[in-house]
Amino acid sequence: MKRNTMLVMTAALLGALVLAGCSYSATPSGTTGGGTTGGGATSSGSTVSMKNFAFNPSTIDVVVGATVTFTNDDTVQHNVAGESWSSGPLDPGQSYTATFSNAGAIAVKCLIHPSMTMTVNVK
Ligand SMILES: [Cu+2]
Repeated sequence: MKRNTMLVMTAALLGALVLAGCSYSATPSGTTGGGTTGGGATSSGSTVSMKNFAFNPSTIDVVVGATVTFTNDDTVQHNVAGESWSSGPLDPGQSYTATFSNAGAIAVKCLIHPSMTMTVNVK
C-alpha cells in the first residue's frame, strides 16, 4: 500500500515537471514604432532579420505598397539597398523600413557584404 502511494506521488511529480518543461516562450512579433500610415490592408508588418551575414528569410512575398522592416541582428554593421535606394549604414540593433511600391522581384542586398542578397517579391 505504502509503496503504491509513493509511486503515484512520484509519477505526479514527474508529470508536473514535464508540463513545466513544456512551457515555451513565444517570440514577440516585430512591432516597430514606425509610423504606420493607412496603406493597403495587408501592406505592413513584414520583417527581415540580418544575422550571420545573411538576410532571413531570403525571400518574402509582399503586396504592392507594403513596408518591410530590415533589422540588423548581427554584431557588425550592415545596410540594405535596392536598385535606387539604400538604408545607409545600420549598426547592430538598428533597423530600416523600406516601402515597395512597384510589383516585381526586387533584389535586395547589403552593399558592405556582396554575398548578402535576398528577394522581395512584390505582387
Ligand atoms: Cu552586410
